[in-house]
Amino acid sequence: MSNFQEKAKALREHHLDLLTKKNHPLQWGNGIYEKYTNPILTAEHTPLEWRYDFNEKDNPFLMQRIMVNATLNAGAIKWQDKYVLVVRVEGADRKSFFAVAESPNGIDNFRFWDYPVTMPDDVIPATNIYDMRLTQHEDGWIYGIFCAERHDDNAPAGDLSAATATAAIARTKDLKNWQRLPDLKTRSQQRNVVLHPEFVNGMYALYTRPQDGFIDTGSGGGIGWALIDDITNAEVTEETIIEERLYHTIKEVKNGEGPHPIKTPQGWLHLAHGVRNCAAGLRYVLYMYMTALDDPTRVIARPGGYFMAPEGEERVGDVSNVLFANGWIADPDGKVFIYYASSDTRLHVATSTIERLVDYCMNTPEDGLTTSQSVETLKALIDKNKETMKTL
Ligand code: BGC
Ligand code: BMA
Repeated sequence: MSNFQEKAKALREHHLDLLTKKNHPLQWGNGIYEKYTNPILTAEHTPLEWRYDFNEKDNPFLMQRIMVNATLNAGAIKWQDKYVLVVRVEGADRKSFFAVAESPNGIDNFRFWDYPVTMPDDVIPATNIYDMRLTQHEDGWIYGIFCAERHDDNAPAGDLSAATATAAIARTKDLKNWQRLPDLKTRSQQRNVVLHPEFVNGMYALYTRPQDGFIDTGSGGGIGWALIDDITNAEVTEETIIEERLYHTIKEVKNGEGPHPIKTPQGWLHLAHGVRNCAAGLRYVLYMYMTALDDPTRVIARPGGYFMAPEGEERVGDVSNVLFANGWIADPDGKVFIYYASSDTRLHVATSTIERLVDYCMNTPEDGLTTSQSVETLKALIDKNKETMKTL
């Protein structure tokens, strides 16, 4: 075996070790969910064939010809008994694209399919696309709604950061061949648009997130709701805010729907992200809320504070201090797999159950919005525990 062949073999063995590494739940969490010892997907998990040219003549130094920067913000779906993610993969060139990865158990052994997704770009070509929300809709299609970013040509000359965010819509039956539909028409910019899985009054329903600018939500913001009669020519005519952002909370600056909500006997379970600003920049955390089964726009549970925040190495990455989730899977037995990315760099899983998440939503005290109220809430629990102790 030549030196090149030996190096290639060692590389493949190392890669296989990484892909087949067992994941274990971490002990001593908060009882609400379990986080795991290893991230499930990192740039290093992407296929070697995407990064190396294995032809010795063309690549005698066995160098990476294309570098991958990060794997993050994945949409998720249970598909043919596999836990399938549509991952946002970002190259060293800062362009992101979608790639499908699947696992037999949802917590480790994720493998990317051979090729990334070729997303038709026949509408208005985008510079970058990211953060797909997957919805298996009752109309029979699997929809992917994602953000399409384009340079804002109305910006003053020389402003190369001004951009526009638009909700792009595509659908598929097999996660391989995607049909692109026209982008969502709306008065404002939109990121974090999510399709509700069921028809509501015979119409498609979208969670939206209107914003005045590309970064600033401005006077707008909050998680909105809009009914659409024709998904092949989707237009928001009326939008109501169902989940507001609020002063001095974890969602002061922005919030947005994560994946589409999970239906439970007690109501729709929602996972969202909340953002506040601080000297270190924007801090993104995950939070939950529930809405009524008979009226998905009516919030029935608002557990206070964050549900999940970056911890340990999760805090550090390309965009530090960020957790973001746009995918989760609920199994028929009630187990829930939450796929979240840390600091725009790597993907993780956390597991829980529908029962525990509903309990969390219904029984976590609401944010009282003032420091005095937080102390009263705390004292009430201490009092209750004192009473409980007496009965033991
Ligand atoms: C990035 C996104 C980010 C957005 C707003 C985009 O250019 O790709 O990750 O959410 O800007 O900051
Ligand atoms: C947002 C999202 C994500 C990203 C986050 C933090 O606006 O849409 O793509 O994870 O910013 O950079």
